[in-house]
Amino acid sequence: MIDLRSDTVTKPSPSMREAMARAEVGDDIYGEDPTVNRLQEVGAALVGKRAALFVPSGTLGNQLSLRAQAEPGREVIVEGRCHIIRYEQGAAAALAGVQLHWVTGTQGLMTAEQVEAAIRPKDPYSIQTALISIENTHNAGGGTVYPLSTIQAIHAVASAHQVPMHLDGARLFNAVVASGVSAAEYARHFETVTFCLSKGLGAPAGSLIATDDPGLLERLRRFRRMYGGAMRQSGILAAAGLYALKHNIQRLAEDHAHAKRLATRLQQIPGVAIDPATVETNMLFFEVHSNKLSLPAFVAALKQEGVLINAVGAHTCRAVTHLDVSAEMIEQAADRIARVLK
Ligand code: TLP
Repeated sequence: MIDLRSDTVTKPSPSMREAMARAEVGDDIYGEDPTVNRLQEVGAALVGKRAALFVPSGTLGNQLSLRAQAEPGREVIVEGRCHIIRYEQGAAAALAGVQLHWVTGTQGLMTAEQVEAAIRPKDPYSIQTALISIENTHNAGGGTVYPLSTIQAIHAVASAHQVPMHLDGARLFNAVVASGVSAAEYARHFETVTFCLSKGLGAPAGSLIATDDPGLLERLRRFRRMYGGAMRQSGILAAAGLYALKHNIQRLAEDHAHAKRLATRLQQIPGVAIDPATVETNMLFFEVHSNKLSLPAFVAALKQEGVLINAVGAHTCRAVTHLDVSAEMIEQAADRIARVLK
């Protein structure tokens, strides 16, 4: 089976499992898990922040960042197709009690002008803007990478209005490898930065929230407990994260090359529409137009052929490359897609 549904489907390698089995552990709620502590130090240093907090998922990382920085009844500026809006079960409203102010970006990317226009005036009637959240890479935008200059311009606007910024960097290292901009250079524009260990980096679970502010870190830690995300001997998971940070960042370039190659192959298949130039990292969105197969029938037929992809719209599919997909599997996936559409 060639599983292109997401980079979340990777399984820990034997050497990652070995690192997990050897992990020294303790009770992390007492701050006594040496492996969690080490992961938090290494992760914070990697993004140039003073401290980081280990959380079970990217969703929790985003939600704690919102909860800790935006009081209920305040507004958070987000791009209209971001993960926080689409895929977090309304947690921003249900748990943080904040209102999301959507800005329609281009391939998921907002401009500084759009963000500035969305910041509410400080008058007695208007809801108050508490936070700006940016997703890099932008998942539904196509795995797109924010140009550093755009982030700098948004940051200038945010600073002028004294609004903090959060980075949903679930795939921050895909952006780093694709752009050559360091994680710290991206991260220094944000009060909170989340990044996932369990996507392209190949760990079975876990994300980090990094920040420079000790007061904010304490709030994040309290809300992590409130939200049920504080764990005990989680060093077993942290060991997988440490392994992932050490071994699996630079190799993301392979996933990006595989995604480009798949896009080039798909472009040649009648019935498939994709522009390989839009593929910047490890995600491809392509349209399928067939007068014989509906999209669900296409996805089901492809499964029969041993390829898994996700349908994400009336005609649109998403394929994601990752460390369990080889160059050979990319060619096989393209062959099988062509066969099904024939
Ligand atoms: N994305 C998953 C699904 O939830 C859609 C995927 O398969 O792409 N931020 C971004 C940008 C994400 O893409 C995801 C996961 C998350 C946050 C949440 O991470 P988890 O799944 O660990 O809660």
